[in-house]
Amino acid sequence: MLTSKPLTLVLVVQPGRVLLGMKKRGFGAGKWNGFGGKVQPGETIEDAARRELQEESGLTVDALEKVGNIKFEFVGETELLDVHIFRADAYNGDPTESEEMRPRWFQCNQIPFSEMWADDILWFPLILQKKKFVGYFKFQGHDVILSHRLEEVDEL
Ligand code: 8DG
Repeated sequence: MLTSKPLTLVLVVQPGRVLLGMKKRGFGAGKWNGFGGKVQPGETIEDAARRELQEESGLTVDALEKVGNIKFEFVGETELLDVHIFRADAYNGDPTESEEMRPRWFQCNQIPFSEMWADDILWFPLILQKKKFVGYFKFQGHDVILSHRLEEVDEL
């Protein structure tokens, strides 16, 4: 049977650019990504998203918009990753390097997809167009997508 682990992911978007962080250690190390991580016991998913953003980038946000939910299956593993994706259009503070992430702004037409998770190129454009989506990706290892579904939705 498959169990599922809730995770968060926050994309901070400004006109024409998006903040990503180079993951320095752990799961997804060496890839550019938004900021996020595991939901702790007793925490709401949105609280976890705010905490991880602050811990990893130094930023706080007033409003977070739910924009996506993707479930990831890794062949041979019994735990699905249930990633809740948020967008923030305003933030407080300055992006600051943490033990986990090295932040950097990217122009929206220069997002480094070749150094990101393989699925990201399929849904990142939806976020930038302010669309909402749900998806399911089945991975073999960390680089190969065996199958996937991705659909736009009106609400999450
Ligand atoms: P730790 O400090 O407790 O060790 O880890 P954490 O920071 O709490 O959690 P993590 O294991 O680093 O969380 C994984 C992050 O990666 C989380 O933000 C969700 C995100 N993520 C996936 N898969 C994918 C993916 O395919 N694409 C993108 N863009 N992000 C993903 O887990």
